[in-house]
Amino acid sequence: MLKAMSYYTILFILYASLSQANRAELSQPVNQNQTPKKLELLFENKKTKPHFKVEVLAENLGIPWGMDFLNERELIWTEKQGLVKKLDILTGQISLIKVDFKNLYDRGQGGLLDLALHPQFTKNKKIYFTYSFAKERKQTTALAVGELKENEITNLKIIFLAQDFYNSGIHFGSRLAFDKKNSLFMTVGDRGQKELAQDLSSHLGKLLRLDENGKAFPDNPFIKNEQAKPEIYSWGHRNPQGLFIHPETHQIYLQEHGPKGGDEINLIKKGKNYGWPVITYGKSYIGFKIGEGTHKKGMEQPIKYWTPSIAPSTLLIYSGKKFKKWKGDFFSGALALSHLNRLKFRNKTVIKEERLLSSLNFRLRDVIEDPKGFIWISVDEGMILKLSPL
Ligand SMILES: [Ca+2]
Repeated sequence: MLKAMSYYTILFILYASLSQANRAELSQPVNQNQTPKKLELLFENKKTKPHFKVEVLAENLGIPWGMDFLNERELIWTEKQGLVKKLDILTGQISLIKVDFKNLYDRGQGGLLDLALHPQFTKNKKIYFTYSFAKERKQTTALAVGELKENEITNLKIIFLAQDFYNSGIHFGSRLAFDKKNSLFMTVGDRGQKELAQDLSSHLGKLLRLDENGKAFPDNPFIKNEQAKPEIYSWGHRNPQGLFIHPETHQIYLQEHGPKGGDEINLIKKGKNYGWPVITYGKSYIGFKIGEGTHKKGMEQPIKYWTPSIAPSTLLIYSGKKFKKWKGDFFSGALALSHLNRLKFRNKTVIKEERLLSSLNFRLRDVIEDPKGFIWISVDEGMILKLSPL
């Protein structure tokens, strides 16, 4: 083990010094096309024999928050400060995409958050974005849509604003995912107003389901309840930053940050209450008990929880062909206990948990799979990494 660690440490130091040199070279603001130097790291995962490698495909970025593939060749992503960029993976060229997010609030956990391509993106070029929106010293989570034309987002408009606004830099959510019916799921955190996660008249602490124009989806569970917001699909969430719809089963998985302990993965059922802050496996940051315990009638249990917290930022269920042993496994990016978390489930029970890439000590922000089955990871340290089997 010690031998593996030192080999690993050397690789990392080598990488870090290369990276430092590169940073100096590319210190000008990213407002022009640039080609990052391709760095490569061999990864020592098993004790002696590495079975995958990690390459750095982009660096000197801001915080790359959400990623997607425009096609087999181009990766697009958001950066928290309000930038959108794309990478041509054949040439390594990064292009800045011109866009202006009105009233963007880039502070604390706020900023430009996730993006999602419309299911008919190849025809209509529509891309959806979530971001923290500020008005009169209060903020909320906004959903905007625009069209990608060359290197510009045109016709950008806000189509949904979560209610209500609060002055708080925390718990904006937000992840986006489309299902097969063209409905758009969007997570919104509780903004630190935890009791509102149990209040159906607020969008905070909820999973929302919208149509492509940002309106409540017609068969949403509370559409006929006048006391409830019609956009709500499930409730009782704290700060959900992972959302994944399984491509074969179409089941919806939502992952949320707990307080101190109690991060959760939930299998979402329409209209159900996931308990926050009445039930939780976590405690307050200063150690006090929150709510009534871990179980309550009428409230759903997570399929997985982490205590202590790993601070999971994103969720992927792997379905590709490149890593055959990982098919069906859950991958979460961990911010606090910086690693790539891998879970193997059998009958909704975790039978194996593995913590990969922890020696890199990066805060993992987004994890996606490309059309060929390679895994792409963005990290708060301003890089995009690609995992390939060896
Ligand atoms: Ca819960």
